[in-house]
Amino acid sequence: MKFTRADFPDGFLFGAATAAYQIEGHSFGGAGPTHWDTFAKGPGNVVRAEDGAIACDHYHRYGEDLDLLRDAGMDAYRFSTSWARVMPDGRTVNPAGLDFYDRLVDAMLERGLKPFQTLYHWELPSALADKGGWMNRDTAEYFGDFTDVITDRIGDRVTSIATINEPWCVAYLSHFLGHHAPGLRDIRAAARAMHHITLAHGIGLSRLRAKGMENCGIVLNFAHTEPADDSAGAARAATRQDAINNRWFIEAITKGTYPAEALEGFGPHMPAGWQDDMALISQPMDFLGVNYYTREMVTTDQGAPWPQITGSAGPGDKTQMGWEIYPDGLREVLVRMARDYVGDLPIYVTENGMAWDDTVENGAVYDPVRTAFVSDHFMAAKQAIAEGANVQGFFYWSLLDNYEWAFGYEKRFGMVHVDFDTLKRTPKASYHALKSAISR
Ligand code: IFM
Repeated sequence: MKFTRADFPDGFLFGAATAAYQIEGHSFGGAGPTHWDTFAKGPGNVVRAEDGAIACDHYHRYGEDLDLLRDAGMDAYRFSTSWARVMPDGRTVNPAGLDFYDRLVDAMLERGLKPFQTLYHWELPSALADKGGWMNRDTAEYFGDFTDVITDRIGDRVTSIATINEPWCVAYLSHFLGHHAPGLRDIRAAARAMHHITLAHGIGLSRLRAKGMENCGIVLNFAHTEPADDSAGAARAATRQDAINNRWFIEAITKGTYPAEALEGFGPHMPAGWQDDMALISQPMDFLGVNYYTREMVTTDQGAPWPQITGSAGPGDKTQMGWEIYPDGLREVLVRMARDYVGDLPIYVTENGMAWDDTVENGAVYDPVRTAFVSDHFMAAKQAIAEGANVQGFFYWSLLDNYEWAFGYEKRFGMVHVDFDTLKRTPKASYHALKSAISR
């Protein structure tokens, strides 16, 4: 690595991130069915129709996994709490689910790891999906009740709470592009989900404040977006794409507005009276989580329905996902967030990482591309701090190879290799390199 812990401000947190459905093993502990379990059973939705039933069996192996974080010298662990594990039908409490998160948080604290909780990372209980899921305003209210239940149990011990992970994926990717559960391609469904997931953040944050919780925020995903060429069409597409993908949520939660370029398409399909929710949505928060992976180049596709955009990866080297490796985009988004939206509010890089077709050879995994990736992205965050962004921590995605949603178990993002037949964990060379870089 080109950096050490000393390159970052005192108190800067080094960590890794995961999410419940991707690692826990959803068939264990009385968790209820989710829309991902059934989406995975639909034709062509998920590679090999894989689901999260076993995943990494973190439900039983969490001690070993937390040992890996501690042994790497990490300060913090970003994890999520599954709504369907805590409330299998979205409404009724499963004591075993609460007990699991209770044990998990205690196990983090025993190892000196700060728990960074995310409340919703995508596994919507099927009973709520049956009622329209995020197209239904009630889901946002029910999310508030889930927030209360889980916070009453572990809120006394977590360091920070993010309401929603990547609302763009929850709404747009899932209801307009159809790539994630529930797999819709419908502008009315998307407009409603774009608003209701944002409302869920506002309701969740209110419930947390009512309990006196601090260090509350949200995790948003950003892609560095550029016009593919010098044409007016490409410039128009880039502005529109940026409004939908990058500005919709951050403007709503910091300014109480949605971007005009996105409302051009969504406006006629928004739920009635959405404007009345914007004050609740834009109440002050304590931090912003930034997830960043890549750059995309876009231009106009006149033959396509609104937003008439077609995109492709940038020209640089690609990861196993086909995503361009573009570290300067991380610097740019961190500086942009500070400058245009959150000022001096703490920012965490809550996800950044890459997938590669890693294999174990002679008991080890050699992943030099990932080591360089991590090094370059940490350097980009350091540069953003120098340019004024108040970045206070960085979580690599992900601790473990895991269930990569529509890609099943094929894409390996982990710093720790998981053999999905034996569930054996093997720390990769990048894990050892990060450990050396952040050792005290
Ligand atoms: O695996 C996902 C994660 O669940 C959300 N952010 C992006 C990651 C990589 O695709």
